[in-house]
Amino acid sequence: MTTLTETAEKIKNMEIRGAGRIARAAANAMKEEAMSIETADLEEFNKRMREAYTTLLNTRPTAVSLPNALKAVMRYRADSVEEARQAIIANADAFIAASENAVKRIGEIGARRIKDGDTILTHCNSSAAFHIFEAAFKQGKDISVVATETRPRQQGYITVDFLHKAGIPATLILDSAVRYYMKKVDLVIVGADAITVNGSLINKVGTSQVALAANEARVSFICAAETYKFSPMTLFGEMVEIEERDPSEVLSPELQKKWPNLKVSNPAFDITPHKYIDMIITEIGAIPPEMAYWVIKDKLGWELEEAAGGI
Ligand code: RI2
Repeated sequence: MTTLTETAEKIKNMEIRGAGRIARAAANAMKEEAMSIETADLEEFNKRMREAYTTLLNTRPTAVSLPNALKAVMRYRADSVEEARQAIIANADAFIAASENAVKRIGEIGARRIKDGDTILTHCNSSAAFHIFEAAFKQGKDISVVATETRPRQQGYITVDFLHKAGIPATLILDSAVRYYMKKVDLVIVGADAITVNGSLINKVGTSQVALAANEARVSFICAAETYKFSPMTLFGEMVEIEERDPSEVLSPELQKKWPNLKVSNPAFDITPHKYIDMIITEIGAIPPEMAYWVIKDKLGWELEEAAGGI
């Protein structure tokens, strides 16, 4: 198996998961693919790279970080295979470095929003959100984190494992205990798979219920999102596709057989309207969701030119 097919498989089965990690793994797989193609024919090289792009793009549909990373890697003009190869390697390395820096910067900026003694609720497992907890904790703030289990894939276990290793006090709760628990919480911080042009958040299913409960309890709801999670295509009216995953993640095949007429639905993400979001922490600053358009226009301007050109 090549790195490309292996990475694509791992993204599909969620061995590699989390919007930022998926993007970095895809960029790295593109780089390795470019390094391994043996041809002197530029057209053939470009064709093979476009195939690699499509294979990775089709792994999971929701996290916008994936197409944004792939497009960043594929932005090159070259007169020879060697030039193209070097450009792809440089683009992939630059994307991965920028992504890692972005997550670090989000940690620093986000930590300022956390006060000594705060209890923070999070949903699923977000590396960007975790960097905020870690930075605040390292500043000596006495914090604790409430992590939801996150059915059906239990990413909450990954979160509590991160927290345990960092020495940050944590409490694991059922997804259905969010509203009950909200009165003990000072703020909510979650990650993002995509931010639309109107500032709405696409994140792990259940996030919008967490936001509703936070809104009702007057608890701040903060999202941690690198700028490459903002979706330029939503400016052109495109919707972010919500991934529907296999029913067997929710109900065992045996029980599905027992109730053959039962439909099991397993959407992996949901949409939190911008009015429930107090702030989005990005690597370029803490912004209101209403500024999403400006992030897309200023940070991802190249995307807009390509989209307007109809790629
Ligand atoms: P970071 C995850 O999706 C979660 O929805 C999480 O909030 C989001 O990616 C962002 O994660 P999944 O891959 O990039 O578990 O902040 O379906 O790590």
